[in-house]
Amino acid sequence: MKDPKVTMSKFLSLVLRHQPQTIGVTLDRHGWIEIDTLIAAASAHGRKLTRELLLELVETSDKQRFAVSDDGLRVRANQGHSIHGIDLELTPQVPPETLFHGTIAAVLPAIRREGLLKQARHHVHLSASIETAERVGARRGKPVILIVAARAMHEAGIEFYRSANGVWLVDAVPPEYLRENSE
Ligand code: HQG
Repeated sequence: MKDPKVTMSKFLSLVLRHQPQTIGVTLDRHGWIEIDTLIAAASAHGRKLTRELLLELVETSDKQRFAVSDDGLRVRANQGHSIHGIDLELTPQVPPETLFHGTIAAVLPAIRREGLLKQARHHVHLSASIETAERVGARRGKPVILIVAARAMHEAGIEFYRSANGVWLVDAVPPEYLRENSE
């Protein structure tokens, strides 16, 4: 049986990152929505979401996917959006020497050619640890790890951001900054 909390967390990811319109709501330009508005709209669409459950999901999300505003009134996703025009107001940060990206062998030819591209999301997502990158890649198949020369990119003027849940974000990674783990 599916865990109802996992189902609700996926529903929140859908609404807060990709398709708020599925329950007839909009996010503000920084990605926030009033918790009361979200709960009412979810319930009008047959989703039994309470404030208590929402706060529990924010608190226990394995990847800290969501954040509640300081005044406790609003919620948003920390990263992973595909909706255009959302500005999370992240400030550029100096990345570590290397970061990692987990993917699968099937897309390597394209990545070798054009580098890492953000696809549907707002950024390319990079991990600080190989273990996390392996988990990200394993969502699609046997993971392949790419090593990103993050500090060198930074020194070349490419800006890096870090989401509230510790994911490193960058616009793109040109192929010359990528190394395959097996090399
Ligand atoms: C690949 C999950 C062809 C890229 C995870 C990846 C992560 C290319 C896919 C977060 C390419 C994009 C992000 C190119 C990149 N040609 N394929 N030039 N450049 N790709 O899901 O990094 O559960 O948008 O390797 O745990 O897999 O949502 O990115 O396979 O943290 O919170 O295109 O999503 O977190 O896929 O995952 P995604 P991702 P959540």
